Amino acid sequence: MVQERYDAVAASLKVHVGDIAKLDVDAIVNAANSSLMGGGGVDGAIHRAAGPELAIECRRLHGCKTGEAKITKGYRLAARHVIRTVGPVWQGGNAGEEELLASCYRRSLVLAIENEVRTIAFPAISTGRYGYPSDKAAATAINVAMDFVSSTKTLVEITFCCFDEASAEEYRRQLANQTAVRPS
Ligand code: AR6
Repeated sequence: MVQERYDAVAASLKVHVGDIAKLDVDAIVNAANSSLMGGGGVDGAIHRAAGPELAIECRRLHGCKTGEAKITKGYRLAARHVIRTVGPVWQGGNAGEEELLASCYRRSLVLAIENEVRTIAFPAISTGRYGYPSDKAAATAINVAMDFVSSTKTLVEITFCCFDEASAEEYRRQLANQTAVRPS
């Protein structure tokens, strides 16, 4: 990757600490369950902020498989769209969790491009109720995001929205490591 392109990739990735439901971006991603019919964590926060119309649209989607993603409108959210994806439940690391988690990020980004989304925010998918270790999940999220941004012609801004400072620090550390190794 030439230097200018590399710098553009690094500049497209942001870390934010706070409630993803409050972000004013084109799309926010929801860490949902396969029924898409509501839960706690990020899902609860997004549904509370979006209002009841979101659940009505979700009902028409007929669920979502692990590693896949589906899109709806954002209703009362500042975000125009909600992309919901279903992360893997952590089972120790030998049950295809990493590939499924990578697929969540990839499928969400493909859907984003198809819907002319230019700015998107992800929560740390699977790292709450589904028990995925935060550092491993951040590595997968960052790898997929960097690959995607470097290979797509449309410039996308990707925000990793962390709920606490410790998780944000992990993202910042890993991003700094990635961007410190510059191509010659
Ligand atoms: N904004 C940003 N991040 C948040 C927020 C928020 N408002 N709330 C929690 N987090 P989780 P999962 C962080 O459990 O592990 C749901 O009930 C949280 O600290 O929401 O993929 C679904 O319906 C954690 O780091 O998602 C499923 O049943 C991360 O978001 C199940 O939980 C993900 O936590 C999915 O579990």
